[in-house]
Amino acid sequence: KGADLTKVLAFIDQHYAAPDPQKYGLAKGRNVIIIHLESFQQFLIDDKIHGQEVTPFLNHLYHDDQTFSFPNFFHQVGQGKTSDAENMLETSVYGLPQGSVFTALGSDNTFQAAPAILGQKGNYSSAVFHGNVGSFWNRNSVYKNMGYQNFFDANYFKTQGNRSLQYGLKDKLLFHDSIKYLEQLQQPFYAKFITVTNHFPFPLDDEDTDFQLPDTDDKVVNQYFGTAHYLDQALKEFFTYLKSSGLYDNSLILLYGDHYGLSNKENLSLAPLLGQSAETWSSYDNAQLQRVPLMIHLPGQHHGGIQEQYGGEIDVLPTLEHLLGIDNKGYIQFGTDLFSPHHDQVVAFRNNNFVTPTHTVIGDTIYNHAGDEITHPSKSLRQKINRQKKQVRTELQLSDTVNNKNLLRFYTPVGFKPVAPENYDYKDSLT
Ligand code: GP9
Ligand code: MN
Repeated sequence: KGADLTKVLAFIDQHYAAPDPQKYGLAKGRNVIIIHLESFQQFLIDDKIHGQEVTPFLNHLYHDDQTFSFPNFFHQVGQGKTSDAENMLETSVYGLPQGSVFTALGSDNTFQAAPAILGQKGNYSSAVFHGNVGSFWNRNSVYKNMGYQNFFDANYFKTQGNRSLQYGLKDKLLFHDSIKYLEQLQQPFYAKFITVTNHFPFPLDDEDTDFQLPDTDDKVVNQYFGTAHYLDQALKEFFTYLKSSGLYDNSLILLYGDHYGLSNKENLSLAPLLGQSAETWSSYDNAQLQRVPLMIHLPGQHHGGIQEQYGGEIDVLPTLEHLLGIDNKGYIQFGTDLFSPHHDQVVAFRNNNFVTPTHTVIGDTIYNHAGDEITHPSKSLRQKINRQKKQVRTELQLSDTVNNKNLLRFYTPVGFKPVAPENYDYKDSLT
C-alpha cells in the first residue's frame, strides 16, 4: 500500500499543471450546472440533414463568445459507459479496464469528488437530477460516497406512461420538472442533469419530433439524429428558464457528451452523411469519431471561443476547479487543466490507444494527422510514440491501482475532510 501510494503521488506531482492566471478564478462563486448529454458526439455540432440543422441551439452555444468550446475533446469511457464518464468528471480518476467502478467498487471505495471538494472549498450545495431509478449504475450508493447532498431520481418525478422512454423521464420533462427542486437549493450550487432520451437505439414518440430523419440503410443511425434534435430542444427550453429565473447570469454551465452513440459498425452507414465512404473508412476514422462536446458557458464573459487543445473527460475536473479558483494541487487527479500551459494533450482511451494533436495510435499502428498510416516512422518519432505509449499505460495502471486498492482511504489532501456517506439520505432530501 505505501509503495503504491508513493508511486501514484510521484506521478501526480510531476504531472501537475498549474493554472493559467488569466483563467484561474474566472468563475469563482458561480453556480455550476453540469449537463450530461447522453451519447452525444461532436460530429452532430453544425451538422445538417435534409437542410435542417440537427442541433441549432447547441450550435449557437458552441459559437457564442461566452462559451469555451473544445472541438478536440474525447470521451475515455470503458464498459462502464455513462458511469465511467461520470466518474471521470467527478473525480478525475479513470474507470476500470473491465466493468464499471460505480457498480464494482462504488459502494465501498473512498472518493474525493467534485461535490465534496466544491462543498468544502466553495460552500457549494449539490444535487443530481436524473429521471431513472436511483439504483441504476449503483448511483444511490456512489453519490453518497461522493458527497452529493441530494439525488433527485425517478422517485421525485412523475414518470408514468408516455412521459418516459427506455431509461426514464424524457429530457424536456426532466428539465421542466426539476425546476421546483433546483429552486430550493442553496446558492452557490453544483447541480448535474443526466439526460437519457438520446440513448441507443434512439426511439422517440411521434409527438416529440418534427425532424426529418436521414435515410441511411441503418435505422439506428437515422434515429440518432432525431433524439439528438429532441435533446437540443430540451436544452433550449432549459436555458430559457435559466434566463428568466435570473440563475443564468451567475452560473457556469458545462455541457459534455458522455460517449459515442453510434458504434464502429454503425459508423459505416454514417460515413456517407459525413462526406466519407464506407470503403475507405478506417480505425483512424473510428478514433476521430470518439470526439464528444465539451462546452463551458460563462454568461457575461466574452473571451471564450473555440479552444483547439486536445483533451478528454479526465481533464474536466481540474479545469473546472481552476475556473472556480480552487487549485487541484495535492489532489489525486489524473487529468490536467485544459487551459494550463502545461496541459497534457496525450488523450488516453481506456484500451491504451491514444490520440495527440499530431498522431493517433491504435495498437501498433501509428496514423498521422491526415489519417495516413505511418509504416516507417523516423527514429525520433518512434521514440516519441513509445514514450507516450508508456505514459498512457502508466497513467491507466496507476489509476487502476487507486481504484482496485481503494488507495484514497489512505490519503487525504491537506484541508480536505473525508466524506461521511451516512450523512446523506436521498429519500428525505428537500421533501
Ligand atoms: C441510465 C443512463 C444510461 O440511467 O445513464 O447509461 P448508459 O447505458 O449510457 O451507460
Ligand atoms: Mn451514457
